Amino acid sequence: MKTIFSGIQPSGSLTLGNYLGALKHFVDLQADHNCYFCIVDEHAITVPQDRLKLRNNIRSLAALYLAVGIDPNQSTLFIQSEVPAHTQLGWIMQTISYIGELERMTQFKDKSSGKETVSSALLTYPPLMTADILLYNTDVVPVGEDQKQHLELTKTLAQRFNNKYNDIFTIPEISVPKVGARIMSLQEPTRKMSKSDENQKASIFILDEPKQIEKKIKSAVTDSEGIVRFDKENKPGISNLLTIHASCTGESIESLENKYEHVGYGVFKQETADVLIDLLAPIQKRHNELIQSPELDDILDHGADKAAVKANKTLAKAKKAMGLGRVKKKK
Ligand code: ATP
Ligand code: LTN
Repeated sequence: MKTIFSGIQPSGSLTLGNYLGALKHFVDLQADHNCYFCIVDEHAITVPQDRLKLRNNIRSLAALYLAVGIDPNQSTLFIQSEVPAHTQLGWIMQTISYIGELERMTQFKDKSSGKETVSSALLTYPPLMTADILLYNTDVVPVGEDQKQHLELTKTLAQRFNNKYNDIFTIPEISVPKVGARIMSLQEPTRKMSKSDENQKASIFILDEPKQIEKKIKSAVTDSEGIVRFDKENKPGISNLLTIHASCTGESIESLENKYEHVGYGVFKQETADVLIDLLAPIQKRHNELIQSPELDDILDHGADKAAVKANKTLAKAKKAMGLGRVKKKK
């Protein structure tokens, strides 16, 4: 059975992009894969976080993983900072990363641009992500399209370590969904929808109320042509809504184009909002039941214990391969 690893940052309330690009596929994969799903809180602190908000976001994200259908009996769900091997291997991965290649990462460039101060951890974020993945001998990493560059670097670093020291790491493959890999902002449909976008109208949050969803979809930026047609270049707004509608219902873009060809944007937007509300309502209900429950803590405790066993074994191999620590003398 192949091993899957993926992580989501508790850096805010989760968006529809996180769901359609990542979470939804985790659920499909868990039945026939050995899955590790992580709340990567140590990644979230690469930009400033308010401690109480971070706490809430961590718990809410754990509840959401379960609410969308991650089954703790099938998958290992845990918090990154509760398994110290991540930062330990992260440090090791930094020693084989070059500053130049880290500076070329678009996520680093985006998140550091215009900032007066930038933490060094924002630059060394990819070696930590590499460690997350390599600790579990991961075969496949399901993520949205924005993570392709990080995954390429992960493969490079794994290969580099194997060549330099010892062949201990599995080289992982990326898996990006065919539809929904890049959900765009509702207000600026040429930018990706992101949970840390300052404009609240730009993103649908998984926990948004029905009224908010309707309002946001209705005020989504489109064009003046008035024809529901997929054309990413010239009609990025409508194409994004078509992608959202298709990923939520499983219908093809072509069949949606036919269905809404003659009805104009108003009806199309209303039905897209209805589809979203129906999809999210049961997830929200389950999330709200789980968030205060001690059951959630049991699942996370168990997940961290299970993850640590595997992670510590890989970490020990990496340390040994590099000559860290010592070999004890026989008494
Ligand atoms: P932040 O805004 O804090 O950088 P984010 O919203 O980009 O966060 P992450 O936690 O970095 O979200 O990503 C979690 C997963 O969701 C990743 O697999 C990522 O590729 C995916 N993802 C994020 N945004 C989108 C999007 N707009 N469309 C599709 N997938 C997405
Ligand atoms: N970098 C990712 C989050 C992330 C991740 C990972 C994803 C951290 N570690 C390991 C997959 C595998 C992001 O910003 N979306």
